[in-house]
Amino acid sequence: MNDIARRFVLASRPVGEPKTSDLQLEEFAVPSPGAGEVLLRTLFLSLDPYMRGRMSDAKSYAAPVPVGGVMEGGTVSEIIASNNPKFAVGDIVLGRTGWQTHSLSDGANLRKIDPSLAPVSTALGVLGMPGMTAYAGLLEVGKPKAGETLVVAAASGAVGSVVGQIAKIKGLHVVGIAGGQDKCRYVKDELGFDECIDHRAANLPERLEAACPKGIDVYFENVAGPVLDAVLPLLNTFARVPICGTIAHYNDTAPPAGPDKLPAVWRMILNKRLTVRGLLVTDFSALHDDFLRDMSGWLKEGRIKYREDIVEGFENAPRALIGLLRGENFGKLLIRVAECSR
Ligand code: NAP
Ligand code: FER
Repeated sequence: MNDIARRFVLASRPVGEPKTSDLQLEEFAVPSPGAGEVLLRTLFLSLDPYMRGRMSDAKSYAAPVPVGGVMEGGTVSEIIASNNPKFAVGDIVLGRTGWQTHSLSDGANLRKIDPSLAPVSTALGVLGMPGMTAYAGLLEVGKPKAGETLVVAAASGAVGSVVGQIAKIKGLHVVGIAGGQDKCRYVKDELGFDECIDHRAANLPERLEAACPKGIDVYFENVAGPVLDAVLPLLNTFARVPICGTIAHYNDTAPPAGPDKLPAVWRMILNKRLTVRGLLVTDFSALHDDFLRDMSGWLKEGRIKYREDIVEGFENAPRALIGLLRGENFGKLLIRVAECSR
């Protein structure tokens, strides 16, 4: 066993787009598990948009990573030493052990994964936090009904791809928005959305209107920015708007230029009797068993497809996170930190 471990700590809080120098690679000795502890070797590190928020000390729903602290992150790991009777060497576990190649745990926040059910990486994607966000946000907040129209952006991504496919299962007319023709082709041809619109091409409002001839009943908000501007005039009376994320703004350093749109949007919420509700995946833990049952079934039946964008090498995590915020990922973004030893 190599006894040198590596971790990324937050070196400085980014201003605007993060720089690779905002994250510093450190080496440390692989630790030894104490009484009741296990030693974990990270196989996959999940990279997610919320990480940009944790790098900032702006007020939010979660505390920031302290400068000098190990970056937060969800992981799939292999147990390589165990002093805990609940875990054996070779077990594969889901945890939140952060951006490091090795870590210790008392086991309290680990969940065993059965590698015979699905590739273990899916515990960070379609069967994990992003899939759960899509499932709960769509069904509990979006309240989709057959025949209605749903719009979701970042449609080829971890959350958006699942939102649109569940909406298709529920009988909706589903319009995706994605960056570039390759992603749009995948969303329509592979995922089975009715339409997909490239938000990087010209005339987004006109093309979105043409794709939504009966208006929009559910807008699952992942991005905000110009996509939101195109969606708002198309919302129907009693439309639902689950607000899941606003990634177009995560690197902003100042409010957008131009007139304050808030009074008109506020009035539109009244006029159209919209339901606009923010959601955090953690609000819905009571649905987790339902999610795993439904999603595993849909995967097995081929009704839900997923795509992973796996970047090789722990040292490439900062560059990959910067790319995620630019739309350079194509599917659920993961870092392969190590191969499973078995
Ligand atoms: P993802 O979609 O796999 O990747 C992010 C995608 O966002 C990029 O590939 C890009 O896709 C799109 N994007 C980036 N900048 C954009 C811009 N300026 N305008 C439009 N699209 C842009 O990521 P994910 O993990 O599924 O996350 C999607 C959203 O869900 C994020 O807003 C995230 O914060 C949110 N989220 C929220 C919760 C919660 O509990 N509230 C949980 C998980 C995720 P294109 O190339 O297609 O534009
Ligand atoms: C969580 C709540 C929300 C979490 C992630 C999110 C990893 C994501 C939020 C976002 O993308 O804005 O507990 O855990």
